[in-house]
Amino acid sequence: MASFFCRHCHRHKNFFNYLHKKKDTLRIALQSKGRLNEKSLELLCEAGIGIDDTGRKLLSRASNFPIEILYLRDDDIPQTVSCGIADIGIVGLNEVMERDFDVDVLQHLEFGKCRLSLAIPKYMEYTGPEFFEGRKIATSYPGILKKWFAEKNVNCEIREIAGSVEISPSIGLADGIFDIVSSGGTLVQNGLAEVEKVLESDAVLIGCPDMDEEKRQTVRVLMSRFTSVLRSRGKKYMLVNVPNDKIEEALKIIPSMKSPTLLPLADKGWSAIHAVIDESEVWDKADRLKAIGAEDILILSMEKLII
Ligand code: PRT
Ligand code: ZN
Repeated sequence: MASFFCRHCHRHKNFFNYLHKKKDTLRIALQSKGRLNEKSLELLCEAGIGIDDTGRKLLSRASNFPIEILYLRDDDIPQTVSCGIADIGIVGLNEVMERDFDVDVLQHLEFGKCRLSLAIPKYMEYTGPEFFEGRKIATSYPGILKKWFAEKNVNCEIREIAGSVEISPSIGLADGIFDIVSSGGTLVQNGLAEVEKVLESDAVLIGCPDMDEEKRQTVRVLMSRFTSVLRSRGKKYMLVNVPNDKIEEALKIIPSMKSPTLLPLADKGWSAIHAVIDESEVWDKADRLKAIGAEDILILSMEKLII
């Protein structure tokens, strides 16, 4: 019975054969469900790639871009990309570093941000990495942790556990933990304090090192679309009318990504400045522009920023 199943993906052999033989279309591996699934699909969608049946199937094909989507558990994505079953994949950098398969990290995608940190009970005094000498640490990321302690010349006992790492100290399984931290809420709830930040992680686009040139070309197009999407996030388009003698001052307030557009208005003595600015700076810049006599400040959402 076992011989009918793929040892990589545990799927039926027919599916395994399909995955191995159908090499012409670029294939991207995405997390099937979990924290990165929705944001990965959102990124593809914002990059103009139309996908039906998102995530409910094992494999789907984009309607308007030469790409197939393979949905997997995140743990399996680095290996699947490394051996070429998928050409590229989106996965947390933490998984890439832990699995240590031969893949290229092509692009940071700026979502799924978190860090891998060491934490200890908050009542204990932390004295530096040597604190862990001879102690027990529970983690689902033994590979990264072993390397970090080897660099620090610290010997400790690493206890690999699959889930609920944060409760290990309170049940006496470990003296400290090494786990993913995002807001820090889980640590606080469990009476733990973060003492070392070992790895900053976000979702990354990874690629198989031996992809052919045709596929690489498609990946370059995809990456350039991703770059445009990422650049336009958190940006607004500002239009503002300023008296001509205040243009210089206004341009100091709105340093644009490149040179801002300057257009004369029908009303003599006035011009309009168009610029792309950070959403977080909208109010500050608007207030400062008004203070120098600017009028009719219009802030618009930015759909795309293609450079
Ligand atoms: O089923 P599958 O194997 O595909 O998914 P999974 O359960 O292994 O992973 P999933 O979906 O939980 O996370 C996928 C990826 O999201 C991780 O590998 C990280 O790259 C990234 N990510 C970002 C996170 C978090 N933020 C996060 N907060 N992964 C997990 N957490 C957990 C963490 O384990 C801890 O329990 O959230 C808790 C801590 O969060 P705070 O906010 O309380 O600090
Ligand atoms: Zn996983």
